[in-house]
Amino acid sequence: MARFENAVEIYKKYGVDVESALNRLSEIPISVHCWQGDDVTGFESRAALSGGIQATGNYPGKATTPDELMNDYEFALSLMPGKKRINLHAIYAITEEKIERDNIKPEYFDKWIEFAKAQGLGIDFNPTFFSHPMSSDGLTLSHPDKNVRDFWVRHGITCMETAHYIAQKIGDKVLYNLWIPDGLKDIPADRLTPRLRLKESLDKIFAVRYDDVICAVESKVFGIGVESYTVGSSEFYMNYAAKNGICCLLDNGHYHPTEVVSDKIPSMLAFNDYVALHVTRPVRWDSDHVVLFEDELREIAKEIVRNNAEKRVLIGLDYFDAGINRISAWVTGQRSMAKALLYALLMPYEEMKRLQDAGDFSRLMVLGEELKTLPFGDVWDEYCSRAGVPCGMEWFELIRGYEDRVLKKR
Ligand code: RNT
Ligand code: ZN
Repeated sequence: MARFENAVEIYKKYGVDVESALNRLSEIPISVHCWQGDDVTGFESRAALSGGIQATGNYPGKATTPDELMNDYEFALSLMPGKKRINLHAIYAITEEKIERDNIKPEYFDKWIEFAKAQGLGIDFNPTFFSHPMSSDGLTLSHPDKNVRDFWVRHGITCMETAHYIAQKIGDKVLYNLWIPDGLKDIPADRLTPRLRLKESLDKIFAVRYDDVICAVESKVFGIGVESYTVGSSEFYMNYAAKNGICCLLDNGHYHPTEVVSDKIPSMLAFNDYVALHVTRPVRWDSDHVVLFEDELREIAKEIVRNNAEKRVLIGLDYFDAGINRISAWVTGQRSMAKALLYALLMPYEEMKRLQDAGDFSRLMVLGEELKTLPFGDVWDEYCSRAGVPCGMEWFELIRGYEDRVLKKR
């Protein structure tokens, strides 16, 4: 407590009100992806993950049933401070019936709705266009074969209806995010026609929209096995979204290595009500490593809070590490995101913007450097304890206990 009070005084000298930062932070939702719990496997089949993405590692104790996944998820969520949402993929449908991707029934998600309601959480939803025989050649909505395209269009529509159903049941908007794996391994002979086919397929999927479903399209630069061409590129979706009044989802593993999502956020905010994020950690490629408290994450967080855009930037996590305790991966990523938001909230932006406009870049630089070593950790610990979650290494000890009691017995 004394350390926290001391930190409050120090931040005050810089014109930062710690209490209001803590209040603001507790209201910013972070959508926590279910797929960290089981390496993006889902409940449909035991088939390997495909579509240019890959989870590597074989740490014991992976969840293989809805009950196991929900138990792990609930435990992980209990160690994450602040407002959360749960993020689902269509392959996490819970049903005794054989799941037909082009006929996903909304009721398959009733158990998830119950799960979310019990914890007072909102839900986000993603159609799943990968890990399926109909996408085994890496193409879905842009496929040259109309039957394949139509199959995936039906999937997109049936998932849209599911998202609407969830929104009604939960009484809160749902983000529907569409990502497809479509691309080519080697140099294309035709880059345009697949994009025109994708455009036509998307028009069918987005023909009927609902007020309680926020629609997003997620672009990508390349994937494993589809290194030479991605149909749903950044330019493609940015134009598609702008023309059709839907939003873009920016995944920070999906750009050329020197491009940064932090700089894209304000550009998107200049033109759109919403921009959605998949926050991940790309290590040399779209590797989906666990999100850590790093420079670019802090820059992303700054763009959200200093533009007062926390209701317009929809933050979702997207990573999957199968090589370490999956719950510790889950919790570390969410806490890193929350930490970055807090770090960003503890900056005197009015003053900094004033220095920029006044051309006083010397003072701006010096101030920026001083801010880096303020007692941020004491404020973070206070945030966690007010949120009722353990801090320090304590939460990891709880995970170790869960590993011994539950995961090791699987
Ligand atoms: C893949 C995309 C996509 C997936 C998830 C599982 O490169 O990032 O968002 O990771 O939908
Ligand atoms: Zn993503």
